[in-house]
Amino acid sequence: MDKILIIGLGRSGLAAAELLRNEASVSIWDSKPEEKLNKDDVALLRSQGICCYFGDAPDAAGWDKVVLSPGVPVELPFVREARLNGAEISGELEQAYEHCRGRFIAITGTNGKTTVTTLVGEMVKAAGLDCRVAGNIGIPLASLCADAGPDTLMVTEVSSFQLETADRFHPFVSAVLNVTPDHLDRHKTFERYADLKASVTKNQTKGDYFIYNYSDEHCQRTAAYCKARAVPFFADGELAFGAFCLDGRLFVRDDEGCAELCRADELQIPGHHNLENALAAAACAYFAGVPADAISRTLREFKGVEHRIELICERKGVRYINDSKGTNPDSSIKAIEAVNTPILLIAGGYEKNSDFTEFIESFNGKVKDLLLIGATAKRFADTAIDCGFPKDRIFFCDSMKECVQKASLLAEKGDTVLLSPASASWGMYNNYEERGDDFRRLALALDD
Ligand code: UMA
Repeated sequence: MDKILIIGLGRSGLAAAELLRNEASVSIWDSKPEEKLNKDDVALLRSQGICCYFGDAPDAAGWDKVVLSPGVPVELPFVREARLNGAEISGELEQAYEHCRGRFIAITGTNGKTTVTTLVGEMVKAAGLDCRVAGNIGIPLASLCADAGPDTLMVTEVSSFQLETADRFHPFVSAVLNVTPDHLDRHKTFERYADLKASVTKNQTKGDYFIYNYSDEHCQRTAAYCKARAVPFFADGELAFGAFCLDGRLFVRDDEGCAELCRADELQIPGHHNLENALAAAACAYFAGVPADAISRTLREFKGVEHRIELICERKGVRYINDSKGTNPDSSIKAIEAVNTPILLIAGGYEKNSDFTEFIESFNGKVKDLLLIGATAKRFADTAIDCGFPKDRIFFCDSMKECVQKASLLAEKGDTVLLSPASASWGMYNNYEERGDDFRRLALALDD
């Protein structure tokens, strides 16, 4: 029996352990001390005979395979040492892929992944086809791959973290939505990050499809050399092939002809970026075999995803919008663009070494107050002041509670309190969902 070590006892690690435990001798290591991890998870793993290591690394010798959770970098010294000792290094996504009989639609890009993945899943379901929606979206692929049949469409959101260990992953439809700087703390350079995004198509061949953003130069470059049929999407004019918007109407065109899908003003998700998301999803679904009528219906009915420019409530004439998924500057720029009132912005969080200048410049006079939290707060404030943002409209807060309460006192009727941190949640929360839920709870608790 192979000896497998899984690193990370989070969602992915647990799912990978469940997937692999019957075919290998599985151990799991998490760098956190045991008391910081979920007791029930640990008890379950132990009851299944899985050996658990916490805190310090175990011996790097003697493993046949090491399976990384997405949050674990391949450069970790332990991982390097295990490789030198002969272990195969893999990831949860790759392991799940290899255990799955379904056909993969893989969606990556800096922003819009979750919206597009959700939309594609809805389109596939609307066509009555069997599908699973999984991956970086929050449901580990390993937890959904076992019972998929050869006709099951695995609609998978894929992150750069997961692509680092996806050597054999071969989707028949892949998509790169856009590429702007993110996760530079982990990948070090933008080039490395952009290469990882492009690698989603590396195993594709003739007969596969690569969906890409026609207005993004990084995507264009990948489209020029990929082996799959490159399918562009474009929100600002006609294309001879692909999905596009012309005169306020969305179309998809292949070698056979052109289908009109819906009007742009029928989409319920706001902003130009969501028009791009709608087109990207339409292209993924159409070239995966979903009929145009199922795509049209879904585009008209889809109301968006949680934590992405999500209207929570109105209190005393002030709207509270949760964009906790704004985990990088580019994503938060989209949120600022989509709000058409004066904004009280809650921002800041985990330090990923992102440059905030462009984000602050995108305020365009709309942001009247900045409420800052987390590790990036000070750097955020310094950049804002350098960009001419008034110092007396910047407030440092210790918690989300303080942010929401302070914003509610400063806001006037007609304003919007927007949580769009341009930073990851880590350090204060386990994930962006927890951060968004906290904001939602605090906003709903305000007096009307
Ligand atoms: N850990 C170690 N050693 C390390 C790093 C982490 O032991 O060097 C441990 C931590 O102590 C923790 C566990 O690993 O206990 C967490 O593993 P993880 O960070 O991989 O988190 P999971 O719960 O498995 O969630 C992961 C993705 N997390 C990350 O990529 C950071 C989730 O994406 C994904 O939804 C989930 O798998 C299911 O596939 C979240 C995310 O923030 C949403 N993704 C980034 C993004 O979208 O920007 C990439």
